[in-house]
Amino acid sequence: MFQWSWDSVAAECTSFLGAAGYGFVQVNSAQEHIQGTQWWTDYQPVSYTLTSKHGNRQQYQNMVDACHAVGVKVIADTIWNHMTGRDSGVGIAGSSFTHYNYPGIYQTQNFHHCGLEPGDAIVNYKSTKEVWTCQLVGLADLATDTEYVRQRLATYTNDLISLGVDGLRLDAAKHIDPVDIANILSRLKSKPYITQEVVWGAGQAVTPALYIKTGDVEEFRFSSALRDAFLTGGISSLQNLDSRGWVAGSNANTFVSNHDTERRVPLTRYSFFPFVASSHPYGTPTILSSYTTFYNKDAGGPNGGAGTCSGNVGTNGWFCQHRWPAVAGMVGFRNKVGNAVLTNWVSPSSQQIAFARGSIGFVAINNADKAWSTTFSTGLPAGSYCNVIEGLSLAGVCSGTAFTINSGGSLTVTVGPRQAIAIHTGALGKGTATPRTAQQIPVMFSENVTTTFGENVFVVGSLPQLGNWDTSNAIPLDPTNNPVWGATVYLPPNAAFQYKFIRKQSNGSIVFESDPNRQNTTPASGTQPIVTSWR
Ligand code: ARE
Repeated sequence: MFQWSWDSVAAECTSFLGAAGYGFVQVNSAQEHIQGTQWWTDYQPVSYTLTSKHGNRQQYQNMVDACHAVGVKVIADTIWNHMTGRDSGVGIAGSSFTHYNYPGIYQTQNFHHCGLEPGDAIVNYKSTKEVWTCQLVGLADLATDTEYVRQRLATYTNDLISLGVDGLRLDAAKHIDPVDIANILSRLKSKPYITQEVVWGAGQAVTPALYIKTGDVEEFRFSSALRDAFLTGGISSLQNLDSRGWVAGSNANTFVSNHDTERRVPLTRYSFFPFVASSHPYGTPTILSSYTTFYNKDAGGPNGGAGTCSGNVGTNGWFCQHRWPAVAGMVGFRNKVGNAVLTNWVSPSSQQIAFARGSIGFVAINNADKAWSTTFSTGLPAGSYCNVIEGLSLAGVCSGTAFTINSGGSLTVTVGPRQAIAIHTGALGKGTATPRTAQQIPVMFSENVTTTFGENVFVVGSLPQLGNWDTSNAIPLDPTNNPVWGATVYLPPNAAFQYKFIRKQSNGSIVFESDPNRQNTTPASGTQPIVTSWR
């Protein structure tokens, strides 16, 4: 949740991330940093006071607690490599500093002075010594090979752990000797999940493989391979990613973009990429959730840093990629298939692939400009499945298309040009009979109601799609998940309406819910789940 304030991350854990099944939320660095509106001021630490532009210590604690309450763990971006790049200044919490003097914390002797002129900067990335002991973009390089610095970094990190932090993204890990990382980790009071930023570069001696003993590694080669495959080379190359000389999938933290690459490499067809990242068995995926002014390389988070989304999309300048159906639907896919092996691979052309994960999940991706009509052998049990990248299954009804797999496991389907499908045994359901136009919002009613034998449940309301309050035109709900009755109705965007659930008894008489009428307004885009109980 790049540049989201602690308060807004807490709210998003509660309202979305937990229910969507995300395992972790990664947040920016918590410590005091230099002043300025640019996002990258986060990466110039001034002290270990937990006051940043994203919030204070109490707000950080509240965020961790809120996320833990819904089963989401927290990964902290953690800066062990350096302090600031400035000659002097005052940090956001009021601490004064000069480049090599952070009063009460570090003085000149606590930094590397690699001796390269000018400015001790890394010049030759092929030199291990330079990469580990010279300055990355002018940032004062901490002497992580010394006792004092190791203990100071461990003390800071133990403070984060005491607030409940479960994982660390070690920023610029490539610029720290892995021996130093192992030493600092050994001083921690618990063992957090570790992902290390080690950018692979051709011909360089400092490689991701050097870091697998101290945790997972951000595997940048995965991102570039995905990009090359989708944009030029062909996605048929993506079958076996464990044989490419990257770190093993079990050590890899994968992503399509991170906050740095997003600013450097223009991407198209963006939503396809995380789809592969989360369906493929290689690596553990991270989804970047960012904001619309990313193309300005300095712009900080919009809306004063308060992240906001509505339905499936971002508002106030945020993207909310973590809510996009093709992303969020694949979280459920990933959680369901677990470590199941990749099977049933087919690729009739270089830009068309399909594969199964065990007998649990199946995806087909058509990155070609023409439709792909075929019968797949999915290996999945017979049933009616929701296309989870179009939306959820709620009360046995899909908010998108449903597909039928027959008893032999085969699926006959047309995957449109530049379209994909994803189904898994955790999202069974029927499609809705109501035809949908592109502008309409799937409103997914889910009403918990106790019925007697012979009774059926309907929804009726003030819009034509809801029968205009005429109970003979009310919309029937599906009882598959009784006592939760469900229906998906397609309504116009931004439409205010009133409605009630009714029970029609076998003798034809009708029982309405008690007053007042229920009220709702559909969002501008996305889907809208409405979860209620009979009253
Ligand atoms: C800012 C200014 C600089 C100024 C500096 C000090 O932009 O002009 O010199 O301040 O005053 C982020 C921003 C930087 C910013 C910095 C501090 O991206 O622009 O500098 O914050 O505010 C290498 C490293 C890798 C690093 C990338 C950016 O190996 O660790 O460079 N990425 C992390 C973070 C960044 C962050 C930092 C580290 C610093 O993710 O967001 O910087 O904390 C090849 C090499 C790679 C190299 C890559 C990119 O591929 O193999 O090793 O990555 O090129 O240059």
